[in-house]
Amino acid sequence: MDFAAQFQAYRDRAEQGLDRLLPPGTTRPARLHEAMRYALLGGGKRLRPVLVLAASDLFGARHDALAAAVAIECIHTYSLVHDDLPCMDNDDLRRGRPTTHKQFDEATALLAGDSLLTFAFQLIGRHYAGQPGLAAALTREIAEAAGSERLVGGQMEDLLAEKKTNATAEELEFIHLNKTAAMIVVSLVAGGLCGGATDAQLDGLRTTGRHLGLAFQIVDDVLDATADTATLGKTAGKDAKAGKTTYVKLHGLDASRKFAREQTDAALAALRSLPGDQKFLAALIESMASRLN
Ligand code: GRG
Repeated sequence: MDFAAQFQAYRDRAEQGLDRLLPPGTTRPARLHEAMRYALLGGGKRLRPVLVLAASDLFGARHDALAAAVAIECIHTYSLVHDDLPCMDNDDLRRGRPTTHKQFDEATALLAGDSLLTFAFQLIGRHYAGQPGLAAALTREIAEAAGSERLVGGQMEDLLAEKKTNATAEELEFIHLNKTAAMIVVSLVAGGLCGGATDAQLDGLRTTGRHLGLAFQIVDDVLDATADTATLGKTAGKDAKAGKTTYVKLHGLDASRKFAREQTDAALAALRSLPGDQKFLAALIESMASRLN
């Protein structure tokens, strides 16, 4: 199977898992469950669940990784729903459609985000109840990645940095490592845990994810700085317009592209230390560096 077909196969598995595992929209209160499903089922690259499933396959998929993949996409989606709220980025569009608070209302979007975050841990508890060690490890890793020192901490520093004219390179790296890379790292780690990776192999996955996460963010900044808003289904150019410090602003486009390349190569090098058939993950890392959205 070529890369595109394999990506689509993983993506389809993730999409089916999301649809099947999330409560139906008719569950009371219907408005809340409809909003959760609206936010979650409205497209997106599904990079994180695909990483979970592919990392698990690298080690022979000892346990089914689908619930972990869905849980991580739920948390990623909650972070987007909250990031789009008027008190944060105040965005009208996400994944080419009205943001959740535009489609519903602010309070419903806030609650839908809260519910997606909580639902992720409900899923882990429910699906891995028969493997308590795995359930505990997944809970610890995912909670750490999504918590106040990583995802939420990165978002907090991002909001603080917006108030300054110039964030430092160190502050920007903290933001990128936590706001963006943490959920990418934990996707690979969760896959590794489900697959049965050793501690050393989990470290290899962490290193791969950190470099991939940094490359992903810099590519995002480059796309944002160079995007034609009319051709992309997202609010392209927003960060650049808002006068926010980005890697591109701090170092320029050429240095940013070079840094993204270096991080991509470092991710590929770390991946090579792992066992199994790495072709798909290597192609995925490479495709992230050359992506157009
Ligand atoms: C509100 C706690 C909290 C966190 C928000 C994810 C995030 C943190 C903010 C979104 C803004 C942003 C540009 C983040 C950096 C890159 C990133 C994570 C982009 C979104 O991920 P994609 O491109 O999105 O994988 P899709 O829609 O494809 O899932």
